[in-house]
Amino acid sequence: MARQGNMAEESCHRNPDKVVVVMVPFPAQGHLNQLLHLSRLILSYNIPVHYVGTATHNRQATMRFSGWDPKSTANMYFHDFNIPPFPSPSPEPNAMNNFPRHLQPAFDASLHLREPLAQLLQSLSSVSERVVVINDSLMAYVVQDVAVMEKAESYTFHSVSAFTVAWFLWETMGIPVDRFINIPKDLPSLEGCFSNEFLAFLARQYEFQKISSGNLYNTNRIIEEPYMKIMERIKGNKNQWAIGPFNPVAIEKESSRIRHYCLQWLDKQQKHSVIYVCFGTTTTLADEQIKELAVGLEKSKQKFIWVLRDADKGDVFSGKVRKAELPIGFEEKVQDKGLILREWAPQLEILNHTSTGGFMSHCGWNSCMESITMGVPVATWPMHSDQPRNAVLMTKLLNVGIVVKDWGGGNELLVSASVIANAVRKLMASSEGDRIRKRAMDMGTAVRKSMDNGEVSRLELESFIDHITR
Ligand SMILES: *[C@@H]1O[C@H](CO)[C@@H](O)[C@H](O)[C@H]1NC(C)=O
Ligand SMILES: CC(=O)N[C@H]1CO[C@H](CO)[C@@H](O)[C@@H]1O
Repeated sequence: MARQGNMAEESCHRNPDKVVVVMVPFPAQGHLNQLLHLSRLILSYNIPVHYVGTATHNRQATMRFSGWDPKSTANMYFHDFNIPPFPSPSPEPNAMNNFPRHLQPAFDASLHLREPLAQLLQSLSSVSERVVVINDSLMAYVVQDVAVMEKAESYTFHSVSAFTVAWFLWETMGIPVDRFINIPKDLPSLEGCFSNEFLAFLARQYEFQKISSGNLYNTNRIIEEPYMKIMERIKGNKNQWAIGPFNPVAIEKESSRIRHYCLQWLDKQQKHSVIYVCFGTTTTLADEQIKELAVGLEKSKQKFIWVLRDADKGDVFSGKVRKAELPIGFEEKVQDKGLILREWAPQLEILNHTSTGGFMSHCGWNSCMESITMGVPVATWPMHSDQPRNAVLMTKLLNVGIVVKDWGGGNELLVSASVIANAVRKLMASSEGDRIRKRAMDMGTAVRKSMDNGEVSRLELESFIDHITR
């Protein structure tokens, strides 16, 4: 940490810039990843970025990253803060609901980042004119000291869709939604989305939520204009920026990394013929469910890439991981049809490959944005948290997805092989699937274009940059 601290000072001596940005991500993959991507966008304006976290989470974020190399980028500084050790239990495949409760110790431990962060902000304040903190909405407690630092101001980053945030606020603030917009009648309830411990963790953040100077969303007006409008009305100010997608929309030069073998496999497949199946980093399926999924994919007779992994542990570098069992003989039987990956997969590149024609997803917001950007329609199977609502956005509102499983809220969790096979066929091999894919592709084109100079998302990013460098 001492070394990292010096780096911060050195950077400031080298860069007597007016403004530095400090990213405070929440320690779970989908959050770490988004703020790292946002760092790239901000660095492109020659503004130094300081990314803070525990050593293990910073390592996780950079190791799994693709698209650019944050470690060798000028002006990008990682701060590995020491916090007391925390337990890192394995996920429970047979838990009553799918919320990743085993991550709670890591979430709780992140509260210890408050002090080292406050020290960093002090030292940056002494050499910059303005310290801009971008804090994950779940890190309000950690960044509370911003309030007493004259040169610091903070912006809240929402790691979920504007639709989900707006909806959550409608519910908690009792604003009648339909005054603003038509929303589907049968919205899924929040029941079963979170664990009680996590709700308590959320509640601890509330009292520090008044300090923020504005809100940043990894979304895009092309897809979420109505919900951004609602956020502006609710918050009563203009400082609401939709500056996504954070993930790169194009890679400028080939990375030096070896191309993953699954991409070489995709090269040999037909256009739009492969469904990519992945439930993110916080889902652990029960053995029985894995079996149904395997049989369902086989029955669908479609090509697939299936990322079969357990949820991350709080510390992804600790200890053994369960190797989920597939039905005996399954891998041999489907070897011409599909690939099963048990390691980290290059998701953005898979989605960007022309052979990929669909994505069976838990609908984490990161995955939704990546899929939208790359023009790939989804088959939705939400597991917890904001995912059920993102699934509604994708299927009912944006019309770029079909349902595998609706949100039940309870624990009637088993989805049968035939339901899965039908959903896969509907998305990959039906005229309705083709229509949805066409819409997804058109939306992808528009969203990628929105990051070009003079286009809507780029302008909004510039407005944020102008604001913080004012
Ligand atoms: C996606 O593929 C296109 C065409 O191959 C390429 O130009 C672009 O850079 C890729 N984008 C990403 C994010 O990989
Ligand atoms: C100090 C600060 O700005 N904290 C913000 C972090 O995120 C929450 C979002 O829930 C904001 O409300 C806080 O104001």
